[in-house]
Amino acid sequence: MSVLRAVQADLTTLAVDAVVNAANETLLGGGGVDGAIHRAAGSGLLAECRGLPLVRPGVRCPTGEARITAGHRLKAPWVIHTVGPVWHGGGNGEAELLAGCYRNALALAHEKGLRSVAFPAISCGVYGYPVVEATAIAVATVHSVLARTPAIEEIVFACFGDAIFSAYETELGRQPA
Ligand code: AR6
Repeated sequence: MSVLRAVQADLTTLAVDAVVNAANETLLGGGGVDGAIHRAAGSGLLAECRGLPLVRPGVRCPTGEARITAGHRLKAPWVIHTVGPVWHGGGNGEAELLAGCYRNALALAHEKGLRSVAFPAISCGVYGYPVVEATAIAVATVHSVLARTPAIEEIVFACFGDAIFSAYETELGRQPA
């Protein structure tokens, strides 16, 4: 049975099989958790990201999709990069795109045979997704994928800040264990 838990932690310090990056479509780094991952992983990560194919000019990973690279100098051997939606009020498919991030990231983890994955609160920083809504999507989507993917044993939601941590605690308490 898979375990889901929320922790207050810097994602880049976690010893899991993969950390998920809340990236942008270029996959060439940015601020927030993306910047922290690139700083901790070192320049080899940027070089590997640059080598991923462009699907259209400037876009290596369309919103809602995911790509996987090595973790380079991180403790985690893998980084799964996904691109959350920018919040535009909720009427632009944001919920489905955000659910796609969790589904596609876990599909890559499954393909690689990974057992533990840590997620940040995708889209809840610069991209402005309301935390309570985003947390509900994250937890429900992960639960539904794991019900079909029991080989993934542990999911960690790495939270920056009390508001996000308590939103996850509430949501995890609401879901069946
Ligand atoms: N560990 C865990 N969570 C973190 C960390 C960390 N080290 N650093 C930040 N957070 P954001 P987004 C939290 O803005 O909204 C980048 O520039 C943060 O407090 O990183 O998906 C990309 O290149 C927030 O709760 O991601 C994109 O352009 C959550 O991680 C854009 O930002 C996500 O915040 C993506 O925006």
